[in-house]
Amino acid sequence: MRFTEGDVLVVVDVQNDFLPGGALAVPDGDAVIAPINRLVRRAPHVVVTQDWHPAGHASFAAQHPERAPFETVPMPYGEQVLWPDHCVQGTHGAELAAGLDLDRAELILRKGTRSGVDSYSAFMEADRKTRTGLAGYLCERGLTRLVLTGLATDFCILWTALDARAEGFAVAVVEDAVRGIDRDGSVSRAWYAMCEAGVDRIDSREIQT
Ligand code: VGL
Ligand code: ZN
Repeated sequence: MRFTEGDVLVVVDVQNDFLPGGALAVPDGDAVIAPINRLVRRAPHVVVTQDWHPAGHASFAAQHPERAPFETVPMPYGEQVLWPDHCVQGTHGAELAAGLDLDRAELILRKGTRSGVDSYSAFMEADRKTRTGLAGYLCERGLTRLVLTGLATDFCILWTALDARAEGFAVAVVEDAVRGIDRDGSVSRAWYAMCEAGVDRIDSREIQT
């Protein structure tokens, strides 16, 4: 595979809270940084997403006194997994990883900014109505294929990949540049669902310049 002009490298949620030692650490999460930096240097376009919650966000278990992190609660828009407080706006945990080389990033898209609604997908919030504007941005710029990297395979990568496919974009997920949270087999289910949706699963070494 080669990068072509219509491709955009999307770097999803590589933030301190998702790295080892962070509030919602993804196992081996920091392993994505080196392959992402190699791809950033070669990609024609780079877009970054940042999970960016107000304090007291509805997805935080601490807001639900009867529940513990990783349990689910019904919300008006459907089942919500509850998380430890993470990626709170303006905190160190919400900052993009210092080791990421993001000088070439053209857009940093923040999501999950409304206190009552989560947003794993970079395209659409969990109410499945509120759009982030990313599809419009990509369309206006003539970008037709997303090369997805970052965290976490079974949540934000999964939902972003499926929504991108539903919007008609081509999607490749770079296996060595993503890591998952993996609750009850959720990573293998995510790969299955993405595969069914026509998402390509590639290795960063397959991408030539
Ligand atoms: C994410 C859980 C909660 C992610 C964000 O980036 O995959 N997961 N917020
Ligand atoms: Zn979040």
